[in-house]
Amino acid sequence: MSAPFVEIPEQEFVLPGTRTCAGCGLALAYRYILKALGQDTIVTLPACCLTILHGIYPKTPIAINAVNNTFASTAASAAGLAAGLKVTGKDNFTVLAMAGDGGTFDMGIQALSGAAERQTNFIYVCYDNEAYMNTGVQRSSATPQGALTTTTPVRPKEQPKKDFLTIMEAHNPSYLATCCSSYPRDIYEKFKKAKEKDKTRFLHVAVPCPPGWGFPASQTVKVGRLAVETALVVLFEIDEGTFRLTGKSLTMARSGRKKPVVEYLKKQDRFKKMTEEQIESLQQEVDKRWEYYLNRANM
Ligand SMILES: Cc1ncc(C[n+]2csc(CCOP(=O)(O)OP(=O)(O)O)c2C)c(N)n1
Ligand code: SF4
Ligand SMILES: [Mg+2]
Repeated sequence: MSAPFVEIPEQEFVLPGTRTCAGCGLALAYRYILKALGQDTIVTLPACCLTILHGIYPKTPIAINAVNNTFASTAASAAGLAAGLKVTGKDNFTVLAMAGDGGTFDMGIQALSGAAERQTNFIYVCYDNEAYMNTGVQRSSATPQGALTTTTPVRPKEQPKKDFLTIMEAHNPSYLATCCSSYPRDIYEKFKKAKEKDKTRFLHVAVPCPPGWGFPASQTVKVGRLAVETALVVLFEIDEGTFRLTGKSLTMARSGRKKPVVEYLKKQDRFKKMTEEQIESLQQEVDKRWEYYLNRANM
């Protein structure tokens, strides 16, 4: 039986006139995240491309309340908002903490770990464009092995991407999910589900970035789809401890069809220095991880 069709509301909370680059995957994802969470949401965010999207005070294209915090304190700021809303009886509000990969994998991890361990009542989103983009594409611990950045300009990054999803799963969040900006319905449904829960919810959103990754702005959706179709990004959720593949990843698991990683890599300038051996080694890693997910999903 197919899943029931979910109507996505027409109301927009990301209004026209954002300052992101053309083809920004973050802007696309944020639009659907806010459609799912709705007006009664307070977002807290550190410096990152999301701040650029929010604009310069007092003008903003964002139609919800927002707090700007410092890099290491996104989850601490969200914990404070959650506590304040509780004592003032404003239980209808959702607290959204949202930071980039640099602000999460690197700088935000301590406050996030502490708050998640206390099962603080908020939704934390790491949108992942795989580098410090706002300051000019410096490598982060989320940058994949083999990628060129402005701090790995000659020899591509040597270390693999930090396995942040496993770190967050070890905190037993009430809900953990992965999304990609090329699949807005999957984003919408997962954030709707996250909104209905309490305690700490963690969502990782893969967002292609045309200038940082080196592809034309018209190709953002295509590049994001290739990330999923090659299983470099796997769409899943862990709902109160139960693992489930979702959307395109579930379809791939059922059909047994998965594209080679080179189809994704060759679309982006950042991977142009990868050797055939490095690509083969990445393919083996991805195959191994895909098998692991298939086993977890009993497929
Ligand atoms: C403590 C501190 N260090 C450095 C900066 C400069 N800075 C502002 S945005 C940014 C990049 C953030 O990267 P990420 O979190 O991945 O978000 P993205 O820009 O990629 O959206 C940096 C380094 C800062 N604002 N505060
Ligand atoms: S640098 Fe990348 S993530 Fe940042 S606004 Fe531009 S496209 Fe979006
Ligand atoms: Mg980033």
